[in-house]
Amino acid sequence: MSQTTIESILQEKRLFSPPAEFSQQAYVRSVREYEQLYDKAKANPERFWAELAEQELDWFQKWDTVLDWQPPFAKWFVNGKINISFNCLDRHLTTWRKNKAALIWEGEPGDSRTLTYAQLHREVCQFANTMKQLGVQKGDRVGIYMPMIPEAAIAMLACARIGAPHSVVFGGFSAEALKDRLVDAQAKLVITADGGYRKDNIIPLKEQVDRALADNGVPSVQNVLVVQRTKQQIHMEPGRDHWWHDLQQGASADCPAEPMDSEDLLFILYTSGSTGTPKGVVHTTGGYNLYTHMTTKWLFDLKDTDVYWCTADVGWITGHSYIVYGPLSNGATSLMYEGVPRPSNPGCFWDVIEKYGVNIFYTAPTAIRTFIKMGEHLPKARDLSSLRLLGTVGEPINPEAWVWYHRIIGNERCPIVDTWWQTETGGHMIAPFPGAIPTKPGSATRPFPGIIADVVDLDGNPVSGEEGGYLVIKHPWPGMLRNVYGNPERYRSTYWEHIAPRDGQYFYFAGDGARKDEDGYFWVMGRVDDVISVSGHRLGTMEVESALVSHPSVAEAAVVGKPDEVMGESIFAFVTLEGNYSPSDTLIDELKKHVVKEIGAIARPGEIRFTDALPKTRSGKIMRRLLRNIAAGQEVAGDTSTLEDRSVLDKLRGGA
Ligand code: 7RM
Repeated sequence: MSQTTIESILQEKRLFSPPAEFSQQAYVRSVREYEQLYDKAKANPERFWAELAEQELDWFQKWDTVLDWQPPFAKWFVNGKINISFNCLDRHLTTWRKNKAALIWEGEPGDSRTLTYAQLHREVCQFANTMKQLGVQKGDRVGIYMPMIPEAAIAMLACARIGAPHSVVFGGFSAEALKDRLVDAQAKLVITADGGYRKDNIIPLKEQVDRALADNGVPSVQNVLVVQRTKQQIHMEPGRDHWWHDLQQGASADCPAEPMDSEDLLFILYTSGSTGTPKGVVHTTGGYNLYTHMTTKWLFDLKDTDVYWCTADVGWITGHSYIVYGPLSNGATSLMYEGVPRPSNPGCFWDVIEKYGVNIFYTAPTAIRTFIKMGEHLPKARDLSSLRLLGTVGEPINPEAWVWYHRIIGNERCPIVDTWWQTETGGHMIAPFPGAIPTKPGSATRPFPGIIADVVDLDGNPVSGEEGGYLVIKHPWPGMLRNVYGNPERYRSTYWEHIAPRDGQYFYFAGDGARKDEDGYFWVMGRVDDVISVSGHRLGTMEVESALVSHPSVAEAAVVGKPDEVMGESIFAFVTLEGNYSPSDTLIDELKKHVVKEIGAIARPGEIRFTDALPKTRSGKIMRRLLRNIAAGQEVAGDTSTLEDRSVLDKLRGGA
């Protein structure tokens, strides 16, 4: 975040109380009611979660222990048997919801489709049988690389139904990135589409899958299932590739949900960290089901009559938890939209809200900032009066964007639910109960019941005051990640050792800096590690550096985030070249393309600057802090005494 954003957040003092009409009908109606819930959960977290698990979910067999905590490894609802696909589908069929819309889908070229709970159930069962016919068994991992079409949700639910963990890879990732993830997960099957519509282009998904699998690149993959979406010409490898519609047609719709152990792997989702390779974040079944169910219900105050829309892509955790599992477990109507706002259709979000009468809308600050730029005449030309709650996620929201969202989109009538959470946390951790907690623009406010959050120093001591500290969680929660796939050591060192455990107290380290104000409100300030956020998408600086260095011309690369008004941060790369290459605009273009090929379009550097040398400490560590200053066009701040060669700095600045 830029300095000015941080300053404007620090100075933000406004308080917005929940509208009385909203509070009156909400699940939790006042600060007092929230505090009662919070205190109850804190006094006996296991009883709190067990009561909810019993009330809110269907179990094939009850657990015998609520929490088995052998730090840093947690098991929730031990020996319980459950299936999240059953909770999202089957159990609604015996109620009036059977013919309620489960998924409303709006396609990018203007096509649309609605699936009732009964119809979605049928499709999921058929597809589950299709996968079984291809030899997919309980425990086998399945890669999903899809556009935002109903089949993506169907595939996820079908995997969950037969106990085959899914690993969804965002369709914007390149063949290389896809390959790495499929290899790590040892996927047996890949589900994809011929192509996907994205910002007036078609992305060649199947072609990327072919590239990822070429030369036996992912030996574990036996079959590829292809949805026909764009109808472009693609290669179908005989014996390996099958059309979704061919197999779906003949498949039986009878497929009982497999009773899964609470702690059976539900999915792996890769996310970036400080080091080079993405981590496979592991989520299991029972606790994740409960946690996404409760946070969806209470924080979005979700009612049976609501049309609920989360604009995320299913390739991210927000799509998993808040398009598919949380809403459907609650029997909600979840809207899925294939498009993204773009200059050729700048009002598309407002059209969708008007068309379907959306009541709850959940999006990201980067999208809100884009809309601000596009102008308020666009939302003002649409009827947005159906909206009753607005959510935000992905990065700190600057108060200006918050106030615009509140005023222009919410007409000052809708509570704003700023949700702080992560891929690793499974669901919302800090966010206002919309009928209870007065909001402050830029603050995610107070933790969910059962979440013991704090801001501490490196010794684990709570810190107060404006300088803040590290955001930590001090007690396990049902939605937490259970492991890093295939790498328990990395799980331990990444999340549980930054702040050393003491006297049996473990600290989950979120990687975010934060401060807590006098009202106990949390203000998340952004990452404290080498993770940058481009339009709310997490990228490791090391990942981008490795991609650059894999190009023959690059000797060394250092990547930092540069503050950007719309994207939050953009990628700024400093590059030193191998002796026989010289700087040129052509080379800059080539390097940008190379990064896109290695990782995907989200990682395309905004700027590349060639330099003779990078600023390093005497022990050879690149001083990114200085590069961040230079990228931002600021004075180089703070201590530079550890710099090995001070002239490097002058040269770099000279180029600024
Ligand atoms: C859900 C998601 C996680 C990182 C997290 C933060 C940042 C997310 C907020 C936020 C301030 C928020 N998962 N972040 N939400 N910062 N306020 N409401 O985004 O794994 O992709 O990213 O995103 O830095 O650590 S994620």
